[in-house]
Amino acid sequence: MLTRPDLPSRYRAIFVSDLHLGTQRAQTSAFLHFLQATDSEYLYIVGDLIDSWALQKNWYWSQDHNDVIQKLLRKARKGTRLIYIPGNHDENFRDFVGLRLGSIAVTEEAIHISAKGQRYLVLHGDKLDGVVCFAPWLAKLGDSAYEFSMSINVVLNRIRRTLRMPYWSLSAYLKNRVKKAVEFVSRYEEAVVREARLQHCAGVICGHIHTADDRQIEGVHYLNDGDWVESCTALVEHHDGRFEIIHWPTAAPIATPLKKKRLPAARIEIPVTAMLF
Ligand SMILES: [Mn+2]
Repeated sequence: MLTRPDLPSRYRAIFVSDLHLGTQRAQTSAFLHFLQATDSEYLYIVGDLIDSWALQKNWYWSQDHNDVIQKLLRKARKGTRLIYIPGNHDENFRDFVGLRLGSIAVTEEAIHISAKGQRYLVLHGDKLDGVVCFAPWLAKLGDSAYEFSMSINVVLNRIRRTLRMPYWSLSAYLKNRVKKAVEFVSRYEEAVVREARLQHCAGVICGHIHTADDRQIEGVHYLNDGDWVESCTALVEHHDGRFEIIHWPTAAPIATPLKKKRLPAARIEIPVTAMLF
């Protein structure tokens, strides 16, 4: 793993996911810098590019967010094969699965043939995540419910005290949650690896859990491209078929300012396109 990509910026394939555009957490400037500094034959967007769950609750869409969409479309216009795999946060884009527009394809999952001729299953991964799959309402409830339960804890312990019951340990509860999170991740990895094997693939490339990874799990090459919310990571395939996780610096000075070309009137519908993309 490199901390800074000093090597060629042109790759055979690039895999990115979980930018969560539409939230303030999206690291758009780092992502724009990354798009500007790299090029590839194939560019896979492995889900959760846009966070429509968040957009439905609270509309947040800045110029930066438009720039990301414009930059991606420009890459496609210039010949990069753009494969867009919607995730659970941009699940409404699954209505466009099967759509092909020039060098853009929207698909639920893809098989990427590496330069070494090996099959890699590319998918977002939420369908193999038990919580999202079997209890989507629970996943959407998410952090707010967790925070609510924490405030309940204070009240609960006050009651327990009056009833002369021992204090219920918050730290033990948290530790248990961490343990459960670790179990969740390993169950998730096992599930995607199993799916790859079912589809006769040598490896699997996914996102969703926001943790970049590159290792062998039971003979299957497990690759996760991470996210652009906290870690700013991408997965690249070099021309010789070697995969590498790139950690992009978040506060990198942009050497050449992004050219803001004026778009012809007909193209000013980008924000709408952004929603369709
Ligand atoms: Mn996801």
